Amino acid sequence: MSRGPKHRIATEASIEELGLLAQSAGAHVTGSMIQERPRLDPATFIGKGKVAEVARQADDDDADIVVFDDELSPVQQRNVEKEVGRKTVDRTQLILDIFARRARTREGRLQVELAQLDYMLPRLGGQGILLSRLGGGIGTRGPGETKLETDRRRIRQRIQSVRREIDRVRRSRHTRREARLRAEAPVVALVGYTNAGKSTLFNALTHATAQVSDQLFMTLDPLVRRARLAPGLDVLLVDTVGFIQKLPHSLVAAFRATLEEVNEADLLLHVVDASAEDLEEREAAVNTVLKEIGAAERPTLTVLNKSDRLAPGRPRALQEARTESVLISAATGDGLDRLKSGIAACLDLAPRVVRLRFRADDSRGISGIYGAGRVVTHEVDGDLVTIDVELPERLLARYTGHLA
Ligand SMILES: Nc1nc2c(ncn2[C@@H]2O[C@H](COP(=O)(O)OP(=O)(O)OP(=O)(O)O)[C@@H](O)[C@H]2O)c(=O)[nH]1
Ligand SMILES: [Mg+2]
Repeated sequence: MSRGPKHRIATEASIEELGLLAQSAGAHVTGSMIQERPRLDPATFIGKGKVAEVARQADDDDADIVVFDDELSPVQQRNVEKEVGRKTVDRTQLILDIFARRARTREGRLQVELAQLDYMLPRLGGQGILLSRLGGGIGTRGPGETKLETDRRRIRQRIQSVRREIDRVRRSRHTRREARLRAEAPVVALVGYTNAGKSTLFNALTHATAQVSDQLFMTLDPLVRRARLAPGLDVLLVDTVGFIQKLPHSLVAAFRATLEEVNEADLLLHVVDASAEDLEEREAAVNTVLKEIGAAERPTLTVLNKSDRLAPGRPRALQEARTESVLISAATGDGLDRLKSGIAACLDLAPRVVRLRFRADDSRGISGIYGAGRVVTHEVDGDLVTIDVELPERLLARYTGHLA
């Protein structure tokens, strides 16, 4: 749905994205339509005439499902479904459906369930549609109308118990190992629009094999790996769920816990697909979600990715317009060295050579220093060991007692 020509381009981009979402949910797209009208129709959203047109095209294309880019009210959804004679879902349901398919960890599944329950609760009176959890594909029907009140109560109870369960799972997730790792290295979180290339960059920097795909929302559960930016410069890199325009509010709320990883990060790498036509809108959408989860003030380095897909001349123009950003191609590896030093600079990791002294029998202290920095010289003199070491700035405080 579009209101006026200036919205038309944004609407077209949004519809194209909706098509990708539908594909990611396992559907095949047969056609699309845009409705332009000054105000939306309370009964059917797009107006009666347009609904008839949609019904005709759906017949011609032999389509099973009609997908709306905007969120329909329960009443609108019911009316359209009746007129068109097909399952009718909106963007939110599609996204919930993809998330339900992708969630792998217990925490992820619980979060998706919470979002689904939230979405379903006000829609129970209508032909409430619960997605994958109740089996089938997109738009599997939810509980019938007869047990309405009981159903509402049971859903509220379930919401409570899912919330408690998420809390419990979360507490146990913070294992001791993770806490120790965190103490040793700063945390860098990859954030960005879905499909921007976060997992590709994660793999390139950590030599890991996180799943990469041109499907939307490939990554759901956060992944953490150690990445060595330079000798002695280790960070913990976190790959996270992507964001999207019109991200359902219930999903943001449900994933708040996971996204706390983002809140606790020392640095955010905002990965942007520089080849996207609407990159500014996407950046803005990401910033909106970051604000919602309280991470807007985190130190952030913008990474312009997919430089290999840019037209000649565009890389230079981009870099000149955005001197603070780093232009890379996670796919070809181009610019990764600049990115690594950019990260180091942001984290104030610039190493400094210092001279430290240890007692010769302090093997823990000595091996610790080999892990923390790059040892330049190591001299033993009686029961004293003198070590010159290139040490990240932020670790200096830990060794003040050993400064020679
Ligand atoms: N040409 C090109 N393609 C890239 C680059 N980086 C990533 N891609 C492709 O972009 C698509 C998305 O990459 P992912 O790394 O899965 O993106 P993501 O941000 O993790 O996506 P979600 O997890 O779905 O949010 C894949 O098809 C990648 O192969 C790049 O630098 N150049
Ligand atoms: Mg990913």
